[in-house]
Amino acid sequence: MPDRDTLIHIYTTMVRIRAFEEKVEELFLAGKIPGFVHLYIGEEGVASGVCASLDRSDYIVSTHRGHGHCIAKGASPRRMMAEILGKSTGYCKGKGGSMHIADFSVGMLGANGVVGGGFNIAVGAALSAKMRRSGQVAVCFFGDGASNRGTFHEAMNMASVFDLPCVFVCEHNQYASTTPSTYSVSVKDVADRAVGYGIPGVTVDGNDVLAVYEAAREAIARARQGGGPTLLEAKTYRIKGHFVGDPERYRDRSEVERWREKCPILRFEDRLRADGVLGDAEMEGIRSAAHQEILEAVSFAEESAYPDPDDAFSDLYASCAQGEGCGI
Ligand SMILES: Cc1ncc(C[n+]2csc(CCOP(=O)(O)OP(=O)(O)O)c2C)c(N)n1
Ligand SMILES: [Mg+2]
Repeated sequence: MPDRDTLIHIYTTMVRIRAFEEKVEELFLAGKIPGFVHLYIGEEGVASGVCASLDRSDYIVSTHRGHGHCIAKGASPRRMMAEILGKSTGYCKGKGGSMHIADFSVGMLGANGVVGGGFNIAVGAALSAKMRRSGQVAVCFFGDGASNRGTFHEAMNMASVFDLPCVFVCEHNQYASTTPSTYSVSVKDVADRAVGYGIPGVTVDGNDVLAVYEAAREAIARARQGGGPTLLEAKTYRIKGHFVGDPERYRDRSEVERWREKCPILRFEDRLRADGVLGDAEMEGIRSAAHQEILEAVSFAEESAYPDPDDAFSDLYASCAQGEGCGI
């Protein structure tokens, strides 16, 4: 059981992610966001539970559904919101949008519009940490759909063969776009695939944030101590459509409602209340501080300028001489 400060930190992170995502949905529906956004609502327990055991210098690699990972790793909601709204104060100066947010200063190596595009980045980061004996760990978040890509299998093999400090976290939210995992994934539990690579595979209830926390803590500690990689699978569900605007013809509303009752935030609130960690007034205080923070992030973003068209072709290539500009 984590200490009180950690419990409150985890709860606050989940609530901040939810507040951020609800605001992004509202802004998208109001026509203020160009491109696509994929919301993390319902999956907050995974990023919050995993990142609670990471240090600032540890690495994470994210996905197209990456806002929750960013916030949990310590990125700034203001700069994220500015990026999503296409403003010059955003993480990529407004040129990347939702699927291209990165913050090397907190070890967040990037969201990725390419499904399965993060595996080899995470393995590279873990290899670098091992070669430098830095004690850092790399966590790779990915979906059930991404676990069918070749990059997943290559990465698992290489991480195992080189005993890399890498934790692969599968967010098994039951769908890859419109395709249910029962149709497209060869196993019921993605964690079973760890057997093929000789590494531990663990499945947890991803909507039970403490179960995620405990399993991740163990995997991260093993990686940090030189014990090699782990495949951790969190069973969860995306409450919203694949992207904002998804007509969701592939699933019944009753299924969504069943999962809504398993909301990871409501479940954690019950637990915190029952264990006497936080009362209703304290939880309300944390929720309203989160909403306030997100409102301020929106004001910051809305008041920021759009990028200058003359800068369209700047920052396209990193300067990588001896690692400079790579953040590694
Ligand atoms: C290589 C590649 N193939 C297809 C797509 C289109 N696409 C975007 S998200 C997605 C589904 C991904 O499912 P999953 O990995 O389970 O993540 P989830 O969206 O459920 O979080 C697909 C097929 C893509 N972006 N990249
Ligand atoms: Mg999925």
